[in-house]
Amino acid sequence: MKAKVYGIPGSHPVKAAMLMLEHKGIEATRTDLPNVVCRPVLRAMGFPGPTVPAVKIDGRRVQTTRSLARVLDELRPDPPLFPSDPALRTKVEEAERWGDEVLQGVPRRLSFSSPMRRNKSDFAEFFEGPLLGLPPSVAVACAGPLFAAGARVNKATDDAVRGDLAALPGMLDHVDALIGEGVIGGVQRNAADFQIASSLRILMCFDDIRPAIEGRPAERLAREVAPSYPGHVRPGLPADWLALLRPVAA
Ligand SMILES: N[C@@H](CCC(=O)N[C@@H](CS)C(=O)NCC(=O)O)C(=O)O
Repeated sequence: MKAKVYGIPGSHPVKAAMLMLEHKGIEATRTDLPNVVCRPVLRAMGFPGPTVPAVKIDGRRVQTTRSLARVLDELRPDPPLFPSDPALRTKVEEAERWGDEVLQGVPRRLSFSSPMRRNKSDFAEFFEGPLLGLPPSVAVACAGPLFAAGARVNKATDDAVRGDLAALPGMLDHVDALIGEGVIGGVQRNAADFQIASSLRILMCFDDIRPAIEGRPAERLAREVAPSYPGHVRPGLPADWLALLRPVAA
């Protein structure tokens, strides 16, 4: 069985999809499209939704990381992405849902935030190869309107990103607690491991954010589940935004 994965450069849900396919031992090829432009292209290719990962596998078109995890378990049950114990499965599914609905948006909004758009050239490092035939540095240099459109469609306003920064320490505490409870970070990797670790791992590519994760169980999880992540974004957040990441000690 082989899979064709459509993505956008640097996308952490696409990273999660690639890691889940690797976990299943399914060979996958990846083709990246520009953000926003991917939407009509995916529609034209017969995918029902606008987002990546968009995966062609076994004659099916699958979108969203959560659907993909379930389709993969159906197509190739071993090794599983969900535990067979029903109580543990419920906890893994809840962690996976939180990872998708809450944590996943944080690096996405940060990437399109106004301070990070000033570091636009750094994003060339996230490319896995040419994009529509253009070398990464050229593609990024032309991508100003796509970054602006990405900010709009992802609602990456300054207020939203400041809210994310203020919430991030609590989210990292939640990840550490899930690891402590054995819901994620176990020997047998599950769908929530891939969902959560891919978001943490891209956050660690941002010089401004990495110190908040370093030294935590969350860092170990991210490095173990997603050992490599191309790309590195230099500091760019204003000091008063960064202060939100460091709650004042009681
Ligand atoms: N939560 C979904 C959606 C993922 C998602 O929103 N992906 C972003 C890239 S990180 C996307 O497709 N954006 C479309 C665009 O930028 O136009 C999943 O886990 O698959």
